[in-house]
Amino acid sequence: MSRRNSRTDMVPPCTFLVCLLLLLHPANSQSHEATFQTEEGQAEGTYIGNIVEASGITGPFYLSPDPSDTQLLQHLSIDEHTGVIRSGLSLDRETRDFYELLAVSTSQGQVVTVKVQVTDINDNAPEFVGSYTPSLTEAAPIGTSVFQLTAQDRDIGVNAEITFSILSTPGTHSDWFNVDPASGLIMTRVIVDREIDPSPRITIDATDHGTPAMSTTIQVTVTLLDFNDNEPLDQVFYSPLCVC
Ligand SMILES: [Ca+2]
Ligand SMILES: [Ca+2]
Ligand SMILES: [Ca+2]
Repeated sequence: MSRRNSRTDMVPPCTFLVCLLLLLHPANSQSHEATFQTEEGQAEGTYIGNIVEASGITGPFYLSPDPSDTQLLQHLSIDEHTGVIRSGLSLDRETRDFYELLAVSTSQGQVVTVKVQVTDINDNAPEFVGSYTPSLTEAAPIGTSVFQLTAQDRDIGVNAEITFSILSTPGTHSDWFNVDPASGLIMTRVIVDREIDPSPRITIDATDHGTPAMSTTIQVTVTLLDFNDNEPLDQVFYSPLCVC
């Protein structure tokens, strides 16, 4: 029998059968639970746990997921006889992090609530949000706020914590700016000069705190607006005619 057919067979034709199984067994008032954790990103077929070992209830089991939960029996492979649960594909926590179904022991009439929690790994790099077209009047004081970076990370916990830094690119004058590593606020660290470079480019790195860490870089061009900070070139040589 193919795996697809096996999964299809596990889908209950109706909830009536579950009710009937419970009525046939008088000791059905006890509640049992089997809770498992599995890390995302592992290969299809990875062992997650055993319902029998976790609950003490023996099979075979009649599996009764929520009928609207069409993903569950595609993402999980559950052996009705042994109670062994394996992944049906490489699970992705960012797509779905929790599964729950009822497993009814057809031999004991007991219901086991089966829960599978998918835990996070650091498999997503930070992403910068939006686009940036900052401008700044030259000769602004050191420490002037230029623009605010925003980044997000699809992971959770430390895997989603982000630190910003500016990469050293002297040729594009990245070193004219500072970034707050936590907030992503860009500020001037020198008095910028449009006559030296009217469009300095800043290369910013966003690195998460996962192990191993993942990072993303972005380059932002700052348009420097003119400030009248230069004497006219011919002023030195200008000398009005004296009409005597
Ligand atoms: Ca993932
Ligand atoms: Ca991450
Ligand atoms: Ca993740």
